[in-house]
Amino acid sequence: MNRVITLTFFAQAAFLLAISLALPAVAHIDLLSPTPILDGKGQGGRALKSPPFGAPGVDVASAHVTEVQAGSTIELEINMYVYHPGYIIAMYTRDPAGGDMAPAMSIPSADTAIPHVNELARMDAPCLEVDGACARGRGGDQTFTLNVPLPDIEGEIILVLRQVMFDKLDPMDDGSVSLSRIYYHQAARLNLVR
Ligand SMILES: [Cu+2]
Repeated sequence: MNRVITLTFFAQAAFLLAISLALPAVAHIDLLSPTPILDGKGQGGRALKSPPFGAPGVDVASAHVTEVQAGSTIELEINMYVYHPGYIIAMYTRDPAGGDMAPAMSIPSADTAIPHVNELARMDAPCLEVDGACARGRGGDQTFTLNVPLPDIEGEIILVLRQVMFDKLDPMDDGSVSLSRIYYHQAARLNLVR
C-alpha cells in the first residue's frame, strides 16, 4: 500500500514537472515591430530572461537590421502577453555586445529609483481593467504601441526594450532590494541614417 502511494506521488510529481517544463516560464513582452534580434517567445520564452538583449547565443551581427531616420520617432508595436505591474522602458546602446546595458541587480533601499542607461522612452505596463483592477497574468494580454524618439546619430544602434516588474522585487534583510527577478529583455538592431 505504501509503495502504491509512493509511486502515485512520484507519478504526480513527474506529471507536474512535465507540465511546468512544457509551459515555458515565459515573460511577457513580444516586440512585433521593428523586427527584434530574437522574437519574444524565442527559446521557449526563456530567452527574455537573459540580459541585455533577450537573445542568448544569438549572433547580433547577423540579426535583421531595420533602417530608420536618425533623430526620428519610431513606433514600437509590443504584445505584452503576461501582465505584471511595472513599466516598459526603451533604451539604446552602440555596443553590439551591450556592455553598458547590464541591468542593476540591487538597490540600497526601496526608495531608490532603479537606474537605466540611455533611456529613450518609458510607459506603465498597460492595465486591462476588469472589475476595477488590472487583469493579472495572461488575462492582461494586450498589444499596444510605444513611441520612441531615436538619438540623432548615424550608424548602428541596438534598441533595448526592458520590462520592469514591481511584483518581483525581493526585499533583503539589510534593507536593500534585490532586482534579480524583475526584468525581461528584448532588443532590435537599427541602422540610423540621414
Ligand atoms: Cu510573469
